[in-house]
Amino acid sequence: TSQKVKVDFDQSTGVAVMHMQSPPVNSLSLEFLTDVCIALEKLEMDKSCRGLVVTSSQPKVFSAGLDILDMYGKSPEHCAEFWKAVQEMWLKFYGSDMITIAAVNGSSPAGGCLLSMTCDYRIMADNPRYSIGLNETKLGIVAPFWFKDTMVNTVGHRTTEMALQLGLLYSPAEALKIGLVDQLVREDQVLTTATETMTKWLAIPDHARQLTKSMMRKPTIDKLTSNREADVNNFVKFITKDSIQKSLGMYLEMLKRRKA
Ligand code: CO8
Repeated sequence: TSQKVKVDFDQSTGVAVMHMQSPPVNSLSLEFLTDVCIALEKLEMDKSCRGLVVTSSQPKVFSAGLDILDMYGKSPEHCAEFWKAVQEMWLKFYGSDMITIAAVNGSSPAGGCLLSMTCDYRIMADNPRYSIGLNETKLGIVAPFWFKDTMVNTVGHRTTEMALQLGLLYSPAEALKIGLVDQLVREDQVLTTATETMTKWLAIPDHARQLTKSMMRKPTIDKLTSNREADVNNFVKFITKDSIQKSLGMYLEMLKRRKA
């Protein structure tokens, strides 16, 4: 595996832990997405690996979402490559045969929230400074239909409708209340709780659990699989618009100012 994706696999339990360590904030760049996908593919092919915990090695942040710099000032060709990688990540995680648990040990906006929602179970650190949600509209961009579908499948239609329009980022307590995360624990307990939870899921026969997971998720996955090219074209057309580029530029400026 790459330096930015560290995988610890425990042969005795059949559980792997994927640590995202792409400084400073695990933003999902083309390169990082590719590394994550390669790591996931290797685990998926290893039949002795039954469960996967995804977590962050970066302090305070699970993942800052898609790397805005891969969508800002880039050629249409680059944007298309980038988007294919985002699709690939989602398809691989959402369709994984493994039991996947997100150990959300920090903030998880936009693409970070999406990544956690692809998992079977989410445990978040109970730190009111952290937030999670699909905040795309706040950047002046629009969450694609499969981001929306994933959230509908997680928290339901009405909650998603409001969350997406307002670009809501939820505190851990609010996220628990709407079911965006399944459990809150003390910050230093996130990973151990994920491992404990995994034991419960491992007790279910794989074939039955996998078929059930597939039954729940296949229609959503098929929707993107049968529309991948059109989805790439839509994204490129949208993201390369002057007005959208301007919004992204302003958002990046805001991130820098907030820091100063
Ligand atoms: N992409 C690129 N750079 C980023 C990103 C990002 N997503 N997030 C943070 N950075 C940069 C910051 O600009 C900063 O850079 P620098 O050091 O050069 O000033 C550095 O990373 C560190 O960031 P912060 O100082 O802000 O770190 P904090 O620990 O204070 O905060 C947060 C961490 C909470 C994650 C904060 O950085 C943040 O809110 N980031 C923005 C998150 C965000 O809004 N992401 C949305 C990305 S869009 C997406 O994922 C889905 C898009 C779907 C596209 C659909 C179009 C059709």
